[in-house]
Amino acid sequence: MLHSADMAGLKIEEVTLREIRLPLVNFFETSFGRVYERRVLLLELRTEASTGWGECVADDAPRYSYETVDTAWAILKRFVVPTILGCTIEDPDELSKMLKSIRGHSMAKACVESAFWDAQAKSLGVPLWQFLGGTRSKIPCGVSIGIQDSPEELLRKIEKELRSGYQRIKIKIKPGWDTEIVREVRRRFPKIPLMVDANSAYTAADFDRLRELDQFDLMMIEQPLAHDDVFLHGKLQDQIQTPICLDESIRHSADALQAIELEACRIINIKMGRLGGHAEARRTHDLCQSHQIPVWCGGMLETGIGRAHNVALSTLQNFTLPGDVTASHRYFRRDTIRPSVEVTADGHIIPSDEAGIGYEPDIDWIRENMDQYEVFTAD
Ligand code: OSB
Ligand code: MG
Repeated sequence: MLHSADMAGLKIEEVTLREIRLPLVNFFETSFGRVYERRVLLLELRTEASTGWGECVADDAPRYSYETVDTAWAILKRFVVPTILGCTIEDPDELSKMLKSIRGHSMAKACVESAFWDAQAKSLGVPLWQFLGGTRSKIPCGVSIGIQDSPEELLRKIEKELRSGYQRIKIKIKPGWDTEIVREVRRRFPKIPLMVDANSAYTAADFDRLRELDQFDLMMIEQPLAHDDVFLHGKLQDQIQTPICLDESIRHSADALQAIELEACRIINIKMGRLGGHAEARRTHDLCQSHQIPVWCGGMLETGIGRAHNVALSTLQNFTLPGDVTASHRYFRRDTIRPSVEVTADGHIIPSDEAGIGYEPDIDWIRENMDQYEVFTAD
C-alpha cells in the first residue's frame, strides 16, 4: 500500500514530443475506412528522479475522434506542456486537475498524464499497475478483427486468433457487412464468445436491422449509434436484448453516469486516451463498478508504449471482460518497446513486475522511424 507521505513532488524538467510512422502488419478496416499504417505521437517526460513515457492514441484523420496527430501535437505544444513544464507535482491526480483548464483534447492530455504516472511509479520503484491499484496478476485478452475483403477471409482470421488462444472475438460491422456476416460466423463457430462493433455506423432508421442481431447470442453490440448520442442508445437498449456497450459516447465519468442512469448501455469500453488519462479512466472504472456495470479495456492500434499503459490499467478489479489489448506482433513487425507484449497460449497478458510501465522504449527503433521531434525544457 502506498501512502501519500511516500510520494515526493516531482519537478517536470523536460518534455520531448516525437512523431513516428509504422506500417501495420495487416490493414485495419472499420466503418470509418481502411488504414495501412499508424502515425503515432510519443511523449517522453523527464523529472529529476525518473523518465516516463506516454503515447497519444489520436489517429492521422478525425474519424474515431475529432482529435488527430496534428491537433494533439499543437495542443500539447501550445497549452498542455506550458501548463505543467517546470511545475513540481505531488501526484497524477493533481496533474489531471491542472489540465482541466484546457477543454476537450483528451488524447493530447492523456499522453502527458500517463507519462507522469509512469515517471512517478518509476521514482517510487513500483510497477504502474500496482501504483494504479490493480489487483489482477493476468488479464484476459480478446481480439478486434476489422472488416475483410470476403466472409471467407474473416472466418480464416477468426480461426487463427482462436488457435492463438484469444478468449473472445470482436468483429467490426457496418451497413452491408452485418447480419449476414454474423450469421456465417455463428454458423461456423456456434459457441465462441462473440461481439460486434459498429463505430457509430447506424441511425434511428436502423433499429429493425439492429434488432435482428439479437438472434446470434452476442456478448454485446458496441457503439451502434452516433458518437455524440446517449439518449438514442437508451431507446435502442430498451428494444433489444443484446447488451449495448458504449465506446465513443463516453468521454469522461459524467458521461458514464448519464449513460448508466438512462440505461443506454450495460457495459462500458474504457480507453485511457479517450477519457483523458489514467485518473479519469480509473474514476470511470470505479463508477461503473459501483453500478455493477462491467468494463473492458479497448485498443486504438497502439504501439508498445500505449499498449503497456493499457495492460497496467486492465489490472483494475472491474475489468472483468476480455479487452482488445493483444500481442504486439499482431500490429507491428517490431514494436516501440522491449520486450514486446506477448499473450499466453490460454489468452492472457501477464503484467510486468518492473517499475513503471514495465517495458523499455526501443529508442533506436523510435529514432529510425521518426518524422519530427521537439524538446521543451524548463528554465
Ligand atoms: O472502436 O474499438 C474501436 C481501433 C481504432 C479505433 C477504434 C477502435 C479500434 C479497435 C481496434 O477496435 C482495437 C485494437 O486492436 O487496438
Ligand atoms: Mg469501439
